[in-house]
Amino acid sequence: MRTFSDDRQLLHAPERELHNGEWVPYAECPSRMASIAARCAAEPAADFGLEPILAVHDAAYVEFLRSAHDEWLAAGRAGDAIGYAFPVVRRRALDLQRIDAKIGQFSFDASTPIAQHTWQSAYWSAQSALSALDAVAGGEPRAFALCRPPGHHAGADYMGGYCYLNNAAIVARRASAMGLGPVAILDVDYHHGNGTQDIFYADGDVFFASIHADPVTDYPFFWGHADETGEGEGAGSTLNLPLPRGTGWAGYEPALGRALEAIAHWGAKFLVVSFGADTFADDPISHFRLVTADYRRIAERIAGLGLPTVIAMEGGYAVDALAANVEEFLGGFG
Ligand code: Q9C
Ligand code: ZN
Repeated sequence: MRTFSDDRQLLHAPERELHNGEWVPYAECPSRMASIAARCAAEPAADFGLEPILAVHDAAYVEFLRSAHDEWLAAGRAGDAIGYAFPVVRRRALDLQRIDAKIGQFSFDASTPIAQHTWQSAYWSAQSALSALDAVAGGEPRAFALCRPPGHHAGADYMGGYCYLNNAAIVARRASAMGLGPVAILDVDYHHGNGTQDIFYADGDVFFASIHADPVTDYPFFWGHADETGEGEGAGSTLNLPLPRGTGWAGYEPALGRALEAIAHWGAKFLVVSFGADTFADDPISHFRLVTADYRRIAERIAGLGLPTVIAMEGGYAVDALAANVEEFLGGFG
């Protein structure tokens, strides 16, 4: 399958993250992408500029991502920029300038540091996704965007969960604007794609279906519950299928069937897949029990929809098995 990436995506390298009360090495590390790139001949991403990014993300948020690390250094800080105060009560458009206030305003967690090259990597991750869309719009049945950093936790004006720009949403919005829709997004990362859901929650043009660990027990906790189904014009165009920790293929397969049936029934003509390999049994931060061979099964089912498809890489932190799991998944599309 044609695959797109850019080496500048490797530059983003936060040192550490806060995990269950301890500082640990950052799980979303450059070697994740490097290990996959070593096994597939990726084509360099083309540059589609800021416009398709700004069709999803607020200009003020994008400006923040570009300048945050410089402002952090200018404030006399060292290392990665990280927030500690979040305006969850009556969040409003205050024009605050202190870097710590800005980080809080534009994020929903403290697991998403901004390092020196974060903007560059996030920008090229989005361009890789747009390059995959360009290939599919040009007649390729499907294409893989080797995105890193991932995107599905990022909303229109916030980062979180290792995500800064929502690559899948950027593709979905543009595919829709190009008239390739109706567009559906299928999110099969271990974690709920709360950013993607939020971006399209009131948008009846894009269907969002997600299979993920029950947010009662797992990050991002506050979104991804089965009763979240969309609102306004988007009422009924969000489908959440939370599954318990310990889920293996036997529990996963029926949920996948339900998601695919809903996407077909909705009348999708174009598919974006947010693919996370953190559903793998040996993933260090997750608790499903899929095995490498299951990724081929998942892909075969998805391919059965017969839709033009862009696949965007999301999570997957068992670095030693990651390339094999991705290869198995892509192989299932035939
Ligand atoms: N103790 C993706 O897979 N973990 N993001 C926060 C938990 C965040 C995962 C710390 C996990 C985010 C794209
Ligand atoms: Zn994940």
